[in-house]
Amino acid sequence: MPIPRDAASVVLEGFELRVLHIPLVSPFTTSFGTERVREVIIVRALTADGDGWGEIVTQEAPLYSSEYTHGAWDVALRWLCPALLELDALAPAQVAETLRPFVGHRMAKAGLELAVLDAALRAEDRPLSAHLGAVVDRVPSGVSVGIQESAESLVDAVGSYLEDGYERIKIKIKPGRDIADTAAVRDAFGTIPLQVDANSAYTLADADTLAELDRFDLLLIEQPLQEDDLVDHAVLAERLSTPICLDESITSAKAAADALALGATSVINVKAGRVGGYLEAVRIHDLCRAAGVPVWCGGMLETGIGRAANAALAALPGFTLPGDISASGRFYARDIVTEPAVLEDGHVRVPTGPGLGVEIDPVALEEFTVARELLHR
Ligand code: OSB
Ligand code: MG
Repeated sequence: MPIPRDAASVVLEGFELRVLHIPLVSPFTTSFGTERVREVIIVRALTADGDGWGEIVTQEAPLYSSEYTHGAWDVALRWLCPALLELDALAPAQVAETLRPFVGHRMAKAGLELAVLDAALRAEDRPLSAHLGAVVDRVPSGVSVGIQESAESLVDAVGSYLEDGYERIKIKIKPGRDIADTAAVRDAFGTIPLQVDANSAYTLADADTLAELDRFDLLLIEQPLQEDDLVDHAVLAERLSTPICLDESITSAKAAADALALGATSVINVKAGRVGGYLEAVRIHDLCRAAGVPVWCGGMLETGIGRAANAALAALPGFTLPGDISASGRFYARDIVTEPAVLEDGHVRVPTGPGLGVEIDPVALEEFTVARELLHR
């Protein structure tokens, strides 16, 4: 049965971009840094048939990848939005095509595409989940746990997420905070579904240390080496029994195909922002599913906008591992949607309303806004 993935065109009238600063409930530490406030860009596409919402998932500093909020802000206002606003009518699938001449800036492109997609689907009264090809109405929820002050505090943090009902735990690791932290969590909680994420913190010279992780029977190790290290990942994969799952390296469907062909990865973390949009994310899902490669939905501390879209994506049949799609409350005391995602029996519901299926809370949106620009045709 072919899945319809086309949506009708919209007549774009403008874009409103906002930078938001949303406090996190607790600091989030990875191998590349600590975040206390989520700085993110929210996009509103203004169309003749109504608004659509998107989220540009860059962070304040270019540490996870080369993109960062003020770079995305600049490229979106200076180049990407004007290119889209030049067209008289625009189908969501044309967004990536129109923006292709501009090299990189995938998170910025993804946020704009999502806003157009949301506007088009709301106008057609169709949910994003159905549009992408979702087959379930709720998805298992995993949680990404940052590096804590000590192994003891990590065990406490993991314990409270398990009490909440999370179905899979991911802990962040870095050199010096890897084997002992992982051992502490395994010792405390036994055979829970557990994986680790290094965010590119190692080199091939650390292969012996990384091989020590094999004894913990992890679901996978996420992005041990640098974004560009596809060949080194393939070499490392030969050394480890733990499956390697690439995150940062997978910047497109082509990159995914190349990494699989090289044997650099055996599982893929799909993040729409990192690959330039939800439509490219679906293409990665499709190629992995055809190749029998498991995928799961990664996260970028999304607000209720991106979180709704991630739940829709993760409802596709190839998403056979729990994603980093936690309840909104894992990161935020207050979200910018009226019904933030909650955990129900270890799952998050896939919204069923038109488009993203969530409504913006205008008061919260305004409260967190620190910059705003409006571009009109
Ligand atoms: O590597 O998966 C990552 C957050 C920011 C940048 C990179 C990553 C992460 C996470 C959090 O692990 C995932 C989430 O949104 O829950
Ligand atoms: Mg990761």
